[in-house]
Amino acid sequence: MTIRFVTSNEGKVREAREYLAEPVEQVNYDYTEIQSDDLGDIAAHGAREAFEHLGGEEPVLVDDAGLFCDAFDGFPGPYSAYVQDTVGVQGVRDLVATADDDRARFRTVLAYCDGDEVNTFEGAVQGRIVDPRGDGGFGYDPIFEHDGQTMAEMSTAEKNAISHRGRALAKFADWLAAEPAE
Ligand code: ITT
Ligand code: NA
Repeated sequence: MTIRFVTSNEGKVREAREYLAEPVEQVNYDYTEIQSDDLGDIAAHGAREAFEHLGGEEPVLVDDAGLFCDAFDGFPGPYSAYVQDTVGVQGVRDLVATADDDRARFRTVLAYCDGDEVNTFEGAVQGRIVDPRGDGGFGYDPIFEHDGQTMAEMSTAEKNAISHRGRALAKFADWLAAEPAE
């Protein structure tokens, strides 16, 4: 069964392809990201909308992620894409450098809609915001350090082994494997 991953982000698709046994097809459909501070709500709503928009026959997967900085009470959180486009990755680094707490957490929620229901799978990873290093990955990866390495210094497989998305993909893969085949 092909997984239809509804996202504009090729980095997310690369990580899902590396992780999952099933083929992953990228679908570019700009679903509504509802105004909420809960990534799970945003992802679940998006998955349902995308499922219906794409004909309501084949299951879809969406992924809503965010960077949560401790010094700023979880900023930029659900607004991480907007903040990357406006303040920028270096700008977030500079902002955190003005505080004395560099701790952050990356979270993602995968939402899988197969018509009857939406199932969500969450993953998180703890790290520190540092000066940018590395040229792998995407988004905030160069400034997010975990265990001495930024996520941009890791291969896709290394990143999946520790990342928010890797952990969510692991839960999703377990759930898929346990589903009765159609
Ligand atoms: P879609 O909504 O189309 O899937 P997006 O890039 O807009 O793609 P999000 O809203 O989930 O995705 O992403 C929030 C922000 O966090 C955005 O700026 C991403 O670049 C960034 N991001 C997401 N996952 C990341 C990861 O694993 N490493 C670094 N940055 C990430
Ligand atoms: Na988005």
